[in-house]
Amino acid sequence: MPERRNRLRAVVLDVDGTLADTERHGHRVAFNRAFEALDLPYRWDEDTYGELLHVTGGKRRLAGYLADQGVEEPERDRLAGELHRRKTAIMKTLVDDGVVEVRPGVSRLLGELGDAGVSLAVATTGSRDWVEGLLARLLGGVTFDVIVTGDEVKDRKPDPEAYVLALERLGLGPGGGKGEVVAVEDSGEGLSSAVGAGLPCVVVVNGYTTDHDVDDAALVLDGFGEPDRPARVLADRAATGCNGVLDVDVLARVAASGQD
Ligand code: XBP
Ligand code: MG
Repeated sequence: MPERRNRLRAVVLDVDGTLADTERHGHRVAFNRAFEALDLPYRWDEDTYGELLHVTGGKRRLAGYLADQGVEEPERDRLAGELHRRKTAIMKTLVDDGVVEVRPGVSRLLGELGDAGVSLAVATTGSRDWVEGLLARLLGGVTFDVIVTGDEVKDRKPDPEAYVLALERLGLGPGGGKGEVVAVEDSGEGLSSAVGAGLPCVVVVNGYTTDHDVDDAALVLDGFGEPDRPARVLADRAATGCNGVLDVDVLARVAASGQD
């Protein structure tokens, strides 16, 4: 049996629903304001939006919804593009207005990872146009070595492309960094993307993803946890012994579980 290393080289993190609660009071509201601005009758309530979230990428989500409403091509494509442009601009103002919040425990964890010299990367299917502003506003003191957004991939999550590209840009080709890299996600689609790229994955569920299929996750929590407010550990398949606070040691143990 090869010697088990416990060195954590890099952590690749999702943004929407993972680093920040962007969907319910951010993107959803921005989509609805875009509908309103174009005098369209559509509105997405919180439950409907939860279902729509299974389609990743805002423009794809719009196009699928418009198809269900009977809007045909080429109007569907034009309208999805126009709505998405408007929604992105509105989302940026919501971020600037402080509507979107970082999830509790994220700043602590990223600070600890930075202090430990662990590389940080982002792999999101969201658009670069708002992602960079959000990271700067909520996590301005954190250095991300690599940021892969939905604009740079052909296939969005659950396809592994975003994670494969992040690993490449970290200088870790396919199979590189085995046992030393871990992904952090919030959803079933994100988990499939990370696992498809060969990464062990921690899933930190949120209100929209508690019922997602996350059987392939090495560790599942309902929050990042703080020492005085630990999260609930929902599954610990990598036997990390996590006590409800996601930290460098726990992530190193999850990464090492990817060696097997
Ligand atoms: C996030 C998404 C994104 C956001 C909206 O998925 O699917 O589409 O909902 O952002 P994940 P855009 O967290 O799995 O990356 O409108 O910019 O696509
Ligand atoms: Mg997500």
